[in-house]
Amino acid sequence: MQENLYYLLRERSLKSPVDLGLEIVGGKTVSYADLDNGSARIAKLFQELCLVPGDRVLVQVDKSPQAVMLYLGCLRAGMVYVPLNTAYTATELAYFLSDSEPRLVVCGPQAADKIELEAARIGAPHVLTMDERGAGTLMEQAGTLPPKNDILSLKSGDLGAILYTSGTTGRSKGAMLSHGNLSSNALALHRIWGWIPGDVLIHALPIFHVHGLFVALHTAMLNASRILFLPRFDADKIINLLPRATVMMGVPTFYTRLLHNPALTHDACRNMRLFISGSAPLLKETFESFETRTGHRILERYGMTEAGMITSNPLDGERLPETVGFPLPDVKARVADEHGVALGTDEVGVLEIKGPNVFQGYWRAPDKTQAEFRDDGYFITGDLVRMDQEGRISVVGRAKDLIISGGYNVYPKEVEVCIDNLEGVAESAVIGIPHPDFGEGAVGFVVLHRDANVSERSIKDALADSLARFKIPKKFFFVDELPRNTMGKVQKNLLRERYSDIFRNTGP
Ligand code: MLC
Ligand code: AMP
Repeated sequence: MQENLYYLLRERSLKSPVDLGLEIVGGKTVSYADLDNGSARIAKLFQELCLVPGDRVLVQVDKSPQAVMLYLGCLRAGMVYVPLNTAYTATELAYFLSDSEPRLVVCGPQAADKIELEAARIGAPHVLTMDERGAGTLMEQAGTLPPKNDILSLKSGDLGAILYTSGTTGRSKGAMLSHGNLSSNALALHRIWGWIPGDVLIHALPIFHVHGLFVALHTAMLNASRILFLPRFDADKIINLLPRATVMMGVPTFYTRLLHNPALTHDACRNMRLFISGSAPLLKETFESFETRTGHRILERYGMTEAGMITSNPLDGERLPETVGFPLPDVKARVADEHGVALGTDEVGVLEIKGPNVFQGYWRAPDKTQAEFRDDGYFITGDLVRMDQEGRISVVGRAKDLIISGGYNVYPKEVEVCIDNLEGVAESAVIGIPHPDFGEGAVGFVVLHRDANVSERSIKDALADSLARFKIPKKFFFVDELPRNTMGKVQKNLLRERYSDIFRNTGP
């Protein structure tokens, strides 16, 4: 049986004769047929470059329809797509290159020289470019080739993508997602969110993470929907598009920023059917203000890189703030203590899940994979939740030390290691503090050596060489010592309490 996700997408939309697809705002439409054709030319290019199924294609490019073609080309030809946040620095990229060992790297033209050197170092034979308009050597070369129209026959367990997710110990781990993981999740979401013919999606998310790449694109493509494709979030542009759209997906920051715009009104949302939020907790206050202003109750869902979407508030039933709804129909969920023993109704524990959406393990890290699965196959999410009598889940915290800022994950350990390596620094702690725009903002506490010549500015500048800017703490405090418990562990909860309102007056 043909279980390549591309086959499913092609049946639903890519072979559609209708002139729908990605509408670039203010520009032309790249139809589903164009996407199909572009992906087939890219598949031909892979063949010319002697890539074989299972080879990794590492991609760090801006959002464009051609970037979507590249993703689709990987699916259809059986390559493993490895997307990276465009904010990652050369230092971060060097790690992903050596860990994923791609045969082809596609990057922005400005980064190509540096990346070629790194690629040569690890023996990656090909580096091609793609700019923010989708132009560059990849499309130049693919454009001269005839389309390779076949779709590689795959099994559901074959890998479609590796998405990196940082580990609590600092180093990122590659979550291996199979075609079956991706298609089962897409089909479930398409069904439970009640997609209907004529739905039009506003797509303003980045396409290097689960939310924008899989959840938004796959569900809209399964529906052969028009996708209003914005290069990035822009509140004015989104509000202008609302009267033509029916569905929007975003991280909570999208909704707080929209609420700051007086043009967001009931009338502007008259055509909308569904606003969906996820990737970070949506505050009750945002949920309620949005309903008052627009008449829409945002549908909050919950997921993660390793499993795609896990729970969702109901489309038709009650959508409650501060809950993430029910497990998807094909997902089994339980709340357990640290030993994996199931807890009762309303008790707080770690969410453990099992289902066709759960990933195949961490790339070349069997120990890490084993550590996150129970013997009976349940995956330990690391999120602290409570489940009520009806089975409705609320995320109440995280067992993992993680900050989620504007929907991006920041692992304190990774940032602390970089700060600790700076001259003059004795030690540091990084925590997340409530932030009105980003939900949480990272804050650094630094203990300096005596006579160190270090300032907030010098730390931020030094970190910018090694860390993506969104990971760099927004504020630093220099302290004499870090609060510790009797075991010597830094008491981050005390810091969180003491500094809880430092971002209170920070606007979007
Ligand atoms: C940008 N900056 C951020 C940031 N985004 N800092 C912290 N957190 C963020 N998320 C930095 C910039 O580098 C810049 O720093 C400064 O903040 C101002 O940038 P901006 O122009 O205001 O930011 P903007 O470009 O508007 O981006 C904000 C955003 C964006 C919220 C629109 O971050 C975004 O699109 N987030 C979505 C993330 C996402 O898709 N997550 C899904 C993960 S999947 P400086 O120093 O340069 O001034 C997942 C699973 C699931 O989690 O369940 O979905
Ligand atoms: P990522 O590793 O980037 O996929 O991030 C996944 C994490 O985001 C989850 O483990 C949760 O901690 C968090 N998350 C996603 N959606 C929600 C939500 N609706 N509410 C609270 N946390 C969420």
